[in-house]
Amino acid sequence: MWGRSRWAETRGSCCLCRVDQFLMLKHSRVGIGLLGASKMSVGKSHTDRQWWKEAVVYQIYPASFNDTNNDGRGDVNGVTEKLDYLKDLGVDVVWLSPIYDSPQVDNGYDIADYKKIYPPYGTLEDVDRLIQELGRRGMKLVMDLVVNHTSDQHPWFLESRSSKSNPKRDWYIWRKPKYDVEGKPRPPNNWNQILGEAHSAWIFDETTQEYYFAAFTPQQSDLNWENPDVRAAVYDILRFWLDRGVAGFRMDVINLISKDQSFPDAEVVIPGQPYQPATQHFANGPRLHEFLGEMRREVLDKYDQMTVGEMPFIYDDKEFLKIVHQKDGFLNMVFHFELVDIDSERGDVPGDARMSVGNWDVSDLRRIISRWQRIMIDGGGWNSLYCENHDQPRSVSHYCDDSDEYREYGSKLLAMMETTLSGTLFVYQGEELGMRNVPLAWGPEEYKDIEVNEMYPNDQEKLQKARRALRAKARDNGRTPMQWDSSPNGGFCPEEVTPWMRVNDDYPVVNAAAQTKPEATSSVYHFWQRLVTLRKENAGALVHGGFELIDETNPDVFSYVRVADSGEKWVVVLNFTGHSATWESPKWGLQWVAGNYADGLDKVQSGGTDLVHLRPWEGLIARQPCN
Ligand code: TEU
Ligand code: CA
Repeated sequence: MWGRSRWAETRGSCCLCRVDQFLMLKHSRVGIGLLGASKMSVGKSHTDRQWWKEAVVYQIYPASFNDTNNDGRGDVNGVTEKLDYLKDLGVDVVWLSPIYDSPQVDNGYDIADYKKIYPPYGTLEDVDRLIQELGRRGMKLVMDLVVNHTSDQHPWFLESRSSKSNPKRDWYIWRKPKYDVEGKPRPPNNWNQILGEAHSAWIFDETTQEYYFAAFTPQQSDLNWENPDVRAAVYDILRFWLDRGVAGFRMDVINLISKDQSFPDAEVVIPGQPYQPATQHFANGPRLHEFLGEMRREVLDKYDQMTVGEMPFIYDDKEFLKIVHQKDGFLNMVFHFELVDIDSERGDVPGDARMSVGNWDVSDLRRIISRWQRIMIDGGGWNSLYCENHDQPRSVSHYCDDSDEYREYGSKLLAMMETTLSGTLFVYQGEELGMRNVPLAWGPEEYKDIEVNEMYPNDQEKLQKARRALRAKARDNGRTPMQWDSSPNGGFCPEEVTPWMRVNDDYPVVNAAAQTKPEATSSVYHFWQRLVTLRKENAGALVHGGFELIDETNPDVFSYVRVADSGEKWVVVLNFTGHSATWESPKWGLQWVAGNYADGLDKVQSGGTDLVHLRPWEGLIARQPCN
């Protein structure tokens, strides 16, 4: 659709030349060359330019953000306290990972009361104040909605498990046991747990002598969405928060809510193991569209809000498009897993797949990203853009090189990519500082995630051996406390308090105070800030525009062009390797406006040739001047 013929058609129609001069003015000291005070508006007015498309969403993992009452855990007031920091970065929407009352088996993704705040995090009044303070700054709040399952401590489940005749029995998924030759109860099928691949997803309940289904951990019992009362209860939760002023939801594993009701055995893919991955039987299940359609009609359509659904275990483009299609879809956006799983391989031991560190190169990155850009642009959907969240390793460690030599370059390279793609941008706390994975030297005792403990149960020796894999892939990598300054505990909590999870040892160097100082003009934070401004001021191309690859076979460099309706083009050139690389520039008379090396723009401008030499992890952004 946005092929070369289309560009030819629109070439010359751009008439905003005065901006070029502005953008050419480099930041003389640091040579980052990315200024952003111009008031430029480009592109035709889109009828479908909803607020959440241009919004920058910032994900907060509450336990690790900012502790204001000195208990070693972050809290709601800690978020409120940092709103100016977020506003300065260019954040429009805060997405809070779960803050509801919870036994915290899975850090809040196991909810015991959807209408109460986990007391150590604060109160509903604190949330009201947060919403108010966000509003004063023109910002919004998005909550995490976890309704595929509840905590096993939720009153609904306590009732459900109390007897077979309890009115809430059918709110969860109960099945009779199978019996082995000795007459012992066995799970109804061979499905395994997602966060404990060696175990059955069916948990035997002594009281009623039946099994309940829990896809993730035994303490996260799956709700039975087949029951209309369950659905009504969920819609009631949605209304409760929307009426309080929340602007939408990130919906946890929302594509798992409809299960194949015949609960068939899964195919054996991990030989010799009793329990097998079975997500194909409940990811995008038979009634998913019906349930989401009902949710949309009953609740979502009645509010101006945004939704993003987390959708793991699905690989079919059409399935994604049906969910997010702008006209007939159910949610505004989805999170797919293809990019974050770029290095995942299937192992033949439970746990191996999740912790595998396979090889990948720039062609994989190019294939995945361009595929998703195309799917949504051509198919009438809308992308979500993310490289990090609380389930993933830090992006600079994952996709670049987090050594002291290259950490800042890599973090900025990723920022250049994320801020110039089509979709809504999601930044994860600390990503804007270039925070990295936990040190390799840390022992297994520093990892707090139930997934790690489930993976190698009671096997310290195995866990020690797995240290390298954990350091690469464990979810804990993204969960260390925010590094606010160089004081002990990184300013997350006072020195005398023990944080719930150890602060990364690099906090004296990698921290917000050091990076937000006005004189730290070339910090990762300030680079992100300038790029976010650039993205917003040039939303016609950088948010809403078309996408096309350039130099598709380059073995090192990922490069593409974004095109606004006006014909204005932005070119992004990213060396995703640790060695030098070359890139042949199209003869478009490009004006270079941003780069992650201090002298990058000088070099490329004085190059005098169309062959651009890039250093390790070097990235450049250019704009095509108007004809
Ligand atoms: O994650 C869903 C999910 O599929 C993850 O288990 C993912 O596969 C894994 O982390 C590797 O990427 C969501 C939440 O984001 C996660 O924190 C929860 O543990 C999970 O749901 C259960 O609620
Ligand atoms: Ca606290």
